[in-house]
Parts: sequence; structure tokens; C-alpha cells
Amino acid sequence: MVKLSLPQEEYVVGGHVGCLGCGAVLAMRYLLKGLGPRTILSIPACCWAVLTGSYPRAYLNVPFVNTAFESTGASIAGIRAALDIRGVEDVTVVGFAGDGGTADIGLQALSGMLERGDNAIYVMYDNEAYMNTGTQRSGSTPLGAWTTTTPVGGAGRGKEQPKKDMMGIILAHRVPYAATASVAFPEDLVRKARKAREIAGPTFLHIFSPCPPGWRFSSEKSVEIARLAVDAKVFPLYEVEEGTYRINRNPRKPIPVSDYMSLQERFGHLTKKMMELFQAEVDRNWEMLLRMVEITEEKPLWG
Ligand SMILES: Cc1ncc(C[n+]2csc(CCOP(=O)(O)OP(=O)(O)O)c2C)c(N)n1
Ligand code: SF4
Repeated sequence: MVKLSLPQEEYVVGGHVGCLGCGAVLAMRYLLKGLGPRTILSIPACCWAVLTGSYPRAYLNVPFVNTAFESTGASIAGIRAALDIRGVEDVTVVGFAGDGGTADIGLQALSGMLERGDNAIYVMYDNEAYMNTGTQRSGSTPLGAWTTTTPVGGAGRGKEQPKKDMMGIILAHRVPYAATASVAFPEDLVRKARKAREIAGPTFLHIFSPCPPGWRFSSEKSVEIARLAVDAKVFPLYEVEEGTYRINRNPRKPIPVSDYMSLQERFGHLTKKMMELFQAEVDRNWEMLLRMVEITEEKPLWG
């Protein structure tokens, strides 16, 4: 068995109502292991707004506020400003939102916070749909995936648009640090959380978080699926620091995307032709990433 060297402290308390195998629970667990107790979270409407519990119970061992769906970026900017006025410097302010709350409805508040340079971490846990309300498609849902609003059958063949490139959107703001992370690679995730904490200014973590009921797979496969996503290059692990790209895991023996997709019923309807389209999209994105590493090794994109 692989032994992980993770902090022992737990800030996600047992008893929460997350589904079995919920990737978003692991995302929060590892994030807080990296950030530690001097952390304040702002959480908008999403699965995690429910998982925090109802008063008098709370399943997080750090303070948090629940904010309106569209306002996470503004909320963390406000919390930081309040702490600054009081002279509190050793508290990390974190927005923790789903992909719907980030890539779609909360995008303007997030963009404002990044552009102003507010000192806070924004985390998008990505389960690739609006899960708390029953699996509606988001901008972050991948091409071809079944959701309740991208049905399969009749004229429907799943989502017709590709996944929105959130890292690209974030990096257009020239932030000091942005990284992808996965619940299948906890040490990498903890390291990235710590790094974001140490950087003054806006930072962004995009955490891949499988969802068994929404992606239609059995709950014990969450971590396996997250690992396959990285090794099939569907969700590469990389970070961009002051305009320089670095890949954190370069799979020596890449696997075909069909190995990743075949474990999930949301892709069960895809034909060979659609799989090939998906593979081509993945290959193109990977090529682009390699190019960005090469280019920015010589000259960072900014800074
Ligand atoms: C303005 C507004 N519109 C719609 C809702 C209903 N709503 C609550 S949670 C949610 C889905 C959130 O999806 P996402 O951000 O992807 O997080 P997840 O539930 O997948 O964790 C929706 C649509 C709301 N609370 N506020
Ligand atoms: S619906 Fe998905 S994201 Fe929400 S609690 Fe269940 S497994 Fe987690």
C-alpha cells in the first residue's frame, strides 16, 4: 500500500451528508490539510453549502460563511478587506465554489476579484455539472456528456459544446499563481494549497472532483477515475507561476481516453467516432500545454 505523507489534522468532520465516494469532500479535506486552521471559507450555493451542515451542527472545523450563488469572488474580497482593516494578517481567505458557481454564474465576481488583485484563494471544485440541483449541464461539463439538460435519446446526444477552459480564463488575468489539482493526487494538492497560501494576491486552484451519482459510476471508483483523468491527459496536472507553466505529472505511458470514459455511464452512449473527437480534443490541449511550457521556460508570459 502506498503511504501518503499528509498532515494528520482533519478539518472536515465525520457525519456530513456527502454521497459515498464524493470527490468534492476529498477536495475540501486535502485543501484544508494544506491550509490549516487559520482559514475562513466562503461557500456559495452548491453541494458543499449543504455538506457544511445546518445550525447547530457544522461539519467543518474552520469558520465559514454561506454566500449567494453568484458572489463568491466579491464575498472573499470583502472578508479580506475587513481583516485588513482590523490588521489581521495571518488568516487565509478562501472561496470554495462548484463549477456552476465559478465557470457560469460567479464568473463576473471572480473576474473582478482577480483583476483588482485581492489577496485570497479561489477554489473551483469541478464535478462538471450543477450537482446539488440534480445534474444540469454547466460550462465545465465536457463534450458529449449526458446531463439532465443535455439528454441522450431522440435528437439528444449529450453536451454539444466542449468544456470551458477555466485555467485559460483565469490566466488571462495574469494572476501570480494558478494550478490544477486532483483528489487522486493528495500530496500534490496539499502542496499547491500551501503555495497559494504563501502568495500575496489572487490565486486559483481548479480541483477535479468526481461525482458518483452525477457521472453514474459506483462510489468506490472515484479516486481511480480521477487518476485515469490525469493519466489519459483529460485533466492534466499543471501550475502557472508568474507566467511560467510547469507540468506536475507527465504520464510516461498515456492511456486512451476511452479507458477513462468507459467507467462512467454519462459517456455510455458515445460512438467510436465521438470518442475519437474527444481524443483529438484531449491531444490538442496536451500539445498546447507542452508548447506553453516550452515557450514560458524561455520567457514568462508576464512578470
Ligand atoms: C441565483 C441562484 N440560482 C439558482 C440557485 C439554485 N442552485 C443551488 S445550488 C445549484 C447548483 C450548483 O452547482 P455547482 O456550482 O456546479 O456546484 P455543485 O452543486 O455541483 O457542487 C443551483 C442551480 C441558487 N441557489 N441561486
Ligand atoms: S451529488 Fe456529487 S458532488 Fe454532490 S455530494 Fe453527491 S457525490 Fe458529492
